[in-house]
Order: sequence, then structure tokens, then C-alpha cells
Amino acid sequence: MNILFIVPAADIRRNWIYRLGGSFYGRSNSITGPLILGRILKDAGHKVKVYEELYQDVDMDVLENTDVVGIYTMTSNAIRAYELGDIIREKYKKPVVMGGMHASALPEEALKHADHVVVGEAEKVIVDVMEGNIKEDIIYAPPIENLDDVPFPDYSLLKTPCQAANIMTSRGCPFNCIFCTTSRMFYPYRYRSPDNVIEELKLYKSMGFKYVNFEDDNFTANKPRAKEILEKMIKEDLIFKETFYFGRTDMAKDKELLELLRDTNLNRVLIGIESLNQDSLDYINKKQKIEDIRMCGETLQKYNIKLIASIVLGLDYDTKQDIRDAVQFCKEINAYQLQPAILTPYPGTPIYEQFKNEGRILIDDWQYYDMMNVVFKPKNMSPWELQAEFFNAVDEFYSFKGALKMFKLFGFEAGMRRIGLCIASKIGCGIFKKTSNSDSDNIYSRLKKIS
Ligand code: B12
Ligand code: SF4
Repeated sequence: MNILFIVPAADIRRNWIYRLGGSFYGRSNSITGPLILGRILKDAGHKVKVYEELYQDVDMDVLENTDVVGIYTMTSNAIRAYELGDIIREKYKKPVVMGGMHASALPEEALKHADHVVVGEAEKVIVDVMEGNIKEDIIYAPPIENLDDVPFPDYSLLKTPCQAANIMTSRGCPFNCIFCTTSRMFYPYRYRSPDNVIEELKLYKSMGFKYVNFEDDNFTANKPRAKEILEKMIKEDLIFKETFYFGRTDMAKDKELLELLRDTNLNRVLIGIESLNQDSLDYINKKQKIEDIRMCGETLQKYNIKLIASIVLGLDYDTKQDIRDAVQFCKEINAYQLQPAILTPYPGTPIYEQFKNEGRILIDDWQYYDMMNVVFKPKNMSPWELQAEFFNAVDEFYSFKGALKMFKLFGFEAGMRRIGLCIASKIGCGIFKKTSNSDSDNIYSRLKKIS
């Protein structure tokens, strides 16, 4: 059979300005699920192609020779996924199977645009589903017990650009913050053996990948295991250029771990600082103290590890001043990047249930669920004020003066990338101002009206 997987991207992300910006700043990569499932299907004798719409449009002609289409969904691309599902079923008369984060949280909704929906990790059922051996509409797939049994993602199936290989050495996270989708989708928390991880890294080295991202939700959750992987990377000479990963403030307490991260070039880390208000941290169940955050910010600098500080905007205990203080703090600790994320009630999370029960969900158009748009009614400010705080945070953090500091701290390349981010953020803020002041019907004018 000829099988096509599509990872959709919302309308705004397929526009050429966005793609151009992405190619300057980001390194193209891929969700690993379809590449793993594709590998399983290839091993079962099928021909598979995978497209990431973030980087390139899908060549619809390919559908003529396709027998079945698999579509990955996350919430912000669900509308596009449904649009594709409808077109492929109605115009091309091909069966569609959906899976991924969003379809797993709301399978009945996804089923309106697909022939089958797989809830959860699809490795064990994918061959039977794609071959049409399963008759149920919604298939509940069991989580994989031993992740070492899962084949490595097959990048030869990917038909769109890819500069960095993504590796997942674990699934889930031992914590359970109230807004987090992945600790619920990938449950329980499981991890692969260090040797299995090393084999995958060897493959990427042999394929010529210069960049690798560790996409685990919390790579340093199990420190002895993380250290073992890093030690083996050094021993096997598996060092890539600047390597990205997700961490947690607690990693900064372990000096040996920090040295290994530095020595293996795992030198760009995204950490959820979330808020500098302890009531907010407790409310989201972060199990993190303000002192941990401060200590982490100061320590990472000493190890030349670039911090991408993620803060959540709009928590029930936070005021506008709390948001501004958090941005100021990120500047003070010389965070390399700021990732302000507007609190987003993703289906399947406790915060979604809470806001639904309290009647606080204002916008149910999924394309706005990308952490950059306000979709709920905040407690301590109006929706419009929160949206404006998001752009204020970006504008305030990405100053040219701050970028110059980055040259000094992290060298020329990092400095230039930060300049690029500065320019992109100024353009983004300009577009925001223009759009929000225009008479057209858009998300911002809707938020203004609601407020
Ligand atoms: C790598 C990654 C990216 C990359 C690549 C994504 C891309 N090209 O679209 C980049 C950095 C570009 C990215 C961007 C974004 N991302 Co992202 N990303 C991830 C990350 C960290 C890893 C994905 C992965 O490989 N998972 C591991 C594999 C094993 O799981 P999987 O891919 O889901 O596959 C399994 C199942 O889902 C299922 N399955 C998957 N596909 C299919 C298809 C079919 C047909 C079937 C049956 C089953 C099936 O079986 C698979 C095997 O078990 C996840 C977090 C995570 N843990 O998943 C976030 C995550 C998916 N991203 C998220 C978000 C919000 C975004 C952005 C909106 C962020 C932003 N503001 O810009 C954008 C949107 C991009 C878009 N396409 O529109 C959220 C989504 C939340 C939600 N509930 O919707 C996540 C969960 C992060 C988080 N912690 O909240 N992302
Ligand atoms: S620490 Fe991060 S990955 Fe873990 S539950 Fe909290 S938000 Fe999710």
C-alpha cells in the first residue's frame, strides 16, 4: 500500500513570511510519531511518505497514488487537519486515519473528519489500522511498555526539509502540572535505556546530521540516567552542534550533570520558569520554588548554557505586575531567549476542565490554541489586557541592547541569532499593533470587544 502521513500547520504558519522567518531562525525538524509509525509500516512492506506542512505545502498530486492518509493532530493545527481530512475523503475518496495529541483528547470530534481515530501511542495498532483490519471507528491504543522495542524514526520517509533530527529518549514526565498535555498523553512516564539512545544517535551521526534536538518533555528528570547517556556520548564521540533540550530548574543543583551537559554541547535548554509568584507555582502544581528559579538562572550562565526561559501568562494568581516582574527577571539573569506562553486550556488537561466548568472559555476555534493568543477569561485582567501583555513582554525582552550582551556572553553566532529574533519580534509586535487597530474582524478585535 502507498501511505501518506501529514503533519498539518495552521493557516498562519503556512504563509510565506512565517516560513521565511522560520528558515532564518529555526532549524527544520519533525514530529517523530509519523516517522516511527512510517518505519513500522515500511517494515511491514508498505511505501510511506511523510510531509510537514510547516516547511512546505503537500503536493496534492501525490494523493492520486495514495491508498490511505494518516494525519497527526495537535490542538492548534486541528482545524487544518480537519480541513485536510474532509478534502482527502471527499475530493480524492481516500480513507483518512487521525491520531496525535488533539485527536486523542477529543476522538469523537476528530472522527467527524476521519474514518478512524487512534487514541494514544499508535505503534501497536498502526499496521492493522492502515491495512483496514480494524473495524472500530475509535481505537484505544495501549502505551508501549518497553520503549527500547520501538524502532527509530525513519528520516528517509520525510519529504520536507529537515536540518535537525529529533530524539525522544523518554515519554511523559514524572510531574503533572495542571496545564500540561504531554504528561497525560504519554502516561506513565517511561524511558529508554542509554544504550538504545546511543544507537539512535550513532545513526544520526552516520546520516550526517549536524544538529540534534532532545525533545523529551523533561530530559533531566532522571539525573543518573541523563548522566549515563551524556557520558556515553562523550565516549563514543557523539557530539553535535548546539543541541536543544527541555529541562527543569532542579537540574541546576547537580554540578556534575551541568558539566556533562556543557561538554556534550547540550547548551540550549528550555526551562519552565512559569511565574515568580509562589502562589501561582503552587496553583499549577509545579513543585518549584522561587529560590530554585533564581539559582538556576545564575548557575546556567556559569556553564555557558543558553536558557530559553518559558513563562506562563494569565495564571489565576498573577497580575500584570507579576508578568512584568517575570520578564524583568529573565532579563536580569541574561536568559538567551524568552518564551512567553499565554496560558492555554488544552483539551485533556485539568485546566481545560476547570475553565469549562467555570464558563471561562471564550474562544473555541482551535487554531488560536498556540499559546500566543488569549482564548479564556483571565482572573486579574481583561482578555485584551492579557493579549497586550504578551506583546509587551516580547517587545520588552528582545531589545537590541540585550542582543549585544549575548555576543559577549555566548559568542558571534548566538549574538547574530538573537539579533534575528529581535528583528522578528519587532515585526511581530508591529503586525499586532496594526491588526489590533484595524477595523477587520480578527482575534484581537474579538478580544477587545469581549473585554
Ligand atoms: C518536536 C515538537 C515540535 C517541533 C516539530 C513540530 C512540527 N513540525 O509540527 C516544532 C518545534 C516545530 C513544534 C512546533 C509547535 N509545537 Co510542538 N512539539 C514537539 C514535541 C516536543 C515532540 C513531538 C514528538 O516527537 N513526540 C514524540 C512522539 C513519540 O509522539 P507523537 O509524535 O505524538 O506520536 C505518537 C502519537 O501521537 C501517535 N501519532 C502521531 N501521529 C500520528 C498519526 C496517525 C495517523 C496516528 C494514527 C497516530 C499518530 O502515535 C505516535 C507514536 O506513539 C511535542 C511534545 C511531545 N512530547 O510530543 C510538542 C507539542 C506537540 N507541540 C506543541 C505546540 C503547542 C506547538 C506549537 C503550537 C508551538 C508554538 N507556539 O509555536 C507549534 C505548532 C507547529 C505546527 N505544526 O503547527 C504542544 C501541543 C499541545 C496540544 N495539546 O496541542 C506539544 C505537545 C508540546 C507541549 N508540551 O505542550 N513542535
Ligand atoms: S514539568 Fe513540564 S513536562 Fe513535566 S508536567 Fe510540568 S509542564 Fe509537563
